[in-house]
Amino acid sequence: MPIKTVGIIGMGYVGIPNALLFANNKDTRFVYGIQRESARSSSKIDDLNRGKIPFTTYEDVMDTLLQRALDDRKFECTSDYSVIKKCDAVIISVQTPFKTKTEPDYSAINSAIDETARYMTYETLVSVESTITPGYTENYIKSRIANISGLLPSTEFMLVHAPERVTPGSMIGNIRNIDRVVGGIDPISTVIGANLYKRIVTGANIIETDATTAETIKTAENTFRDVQIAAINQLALYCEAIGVNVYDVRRGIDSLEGYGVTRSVLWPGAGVGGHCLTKDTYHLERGVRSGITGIPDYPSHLDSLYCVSRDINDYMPVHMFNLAKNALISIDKWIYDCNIAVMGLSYNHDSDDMRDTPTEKFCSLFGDQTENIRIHDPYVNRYEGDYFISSVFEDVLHKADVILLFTGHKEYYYLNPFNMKIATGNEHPVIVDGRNVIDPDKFINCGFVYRGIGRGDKNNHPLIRCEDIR
Ligand code: SAJ
Repeated sequence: MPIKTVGIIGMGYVGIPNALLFANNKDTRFVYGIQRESARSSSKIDDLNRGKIPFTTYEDVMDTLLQRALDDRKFECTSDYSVIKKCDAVIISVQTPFKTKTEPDYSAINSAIDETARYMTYETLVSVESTITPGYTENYIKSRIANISGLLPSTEFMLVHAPERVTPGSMIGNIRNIDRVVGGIDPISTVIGANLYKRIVTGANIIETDATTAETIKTAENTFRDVQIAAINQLALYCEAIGVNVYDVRRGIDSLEGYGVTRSVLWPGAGVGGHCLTKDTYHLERGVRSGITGIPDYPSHLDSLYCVSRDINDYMPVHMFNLAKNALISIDKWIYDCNIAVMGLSYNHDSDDMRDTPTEKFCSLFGDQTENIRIHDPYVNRYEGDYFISSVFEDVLHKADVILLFTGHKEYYYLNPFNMKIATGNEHPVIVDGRNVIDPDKFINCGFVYRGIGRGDKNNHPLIRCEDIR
């Protein structure tokens, strides 16, 4: 049956760009954006129906696509799940966070599955875009839908896993131009799902496979990135101990190019945040550790490389703390008595996305001592957390004993050491560079105590007294 009306559950970073692209596709008659009522997200419904994207988007095209969909009467956002009765396809794009390293919170996705099954009709295609444990579609979602809807899988409803690959800041471009994996519970589901996604994946390929392979691809692609980052973070810690510059070492390793030889060395930093890399490893692990699929033949005395990588990356905010603490001790200061200035709240450069940010992991090390911490971020406009935040340097640097660079915002590449020192009112402020954004010598020569991740070549520099500064 041709897919004319599409329902998309979850009006977030993934669901909204999806809905706008389908609504602006000529083969789609109508799109329902379905959003559950809640204190945090009900405003999205009114925003979207009034033509407002409910989050900061760096893509003007999003506003254009929404306005055109509304003008053409091809989109409506609602909290009424019964509109699913009118849908030929239902796409589920809700969050699947982890409560602990081993325990996911599938309440949102399970609720979306149940509501879909409750209202869906004969020959509906269901597509799950949320990141889930390998084996979940085949071993849970398929039977759950069959039991609630009374429809037979593969003959009376189709089911695919089509994992999202959306990066905040380039959502529409990502959906259109990154290859899309579509994995069905059977070949017919896969083909129908692939044909649906060809409407919006206009600049890339559809990779057709089965549901469990699709789940494994998604969780593994982010797990591998996390391992790559952990590898360079561990090397940075080693370089500090050895007394060399990790960026020199990285450049040397990267020179081993050509003849099919690659190392693809990433970048060390103050930690790994975001909603993808911080949890997808645990989805993959759960798939093989919880019995949902088979148990791997793996060295019983070894922890998973993937989980160890997660632990290394989660250690980096602690390392930032240790660098600051030891630098302060070198000038007879105790970190818990000091004023802390943190540069960067969002988890990624030039973005306002704060999900799972390493900065908050760092701040939590001070316990409930929040009054001595001030955060600067030029991109974050709405923050409901416990810490003082401002986009004005002087507000944050005033009387600061230590400054920590957590996010590589482009504004931080041009910091003036002299002005910063004046703003702190301190003779020898400490500065800890977590993203390699400043020139150590400029700050050292201005009387700063410098520390940098991976900068074993600079981290034990002599203190330049003010009288020595020409
Ligand atoms: N990070 C490093 N070193 C690096 C790269 C990143 O410390 O070399 C840190 C970042 O500072 C950030 C975190 O890791 O805190 C995640 O950064 P990210 O560049 O991986 O950005 P994400 O989390 O938005 O990842 C997304 C993922 N996309 C999807 O899941 C759809 C990921 O698969 C992409 O590879 C990544 O974007 C990308 O390459 O932009």
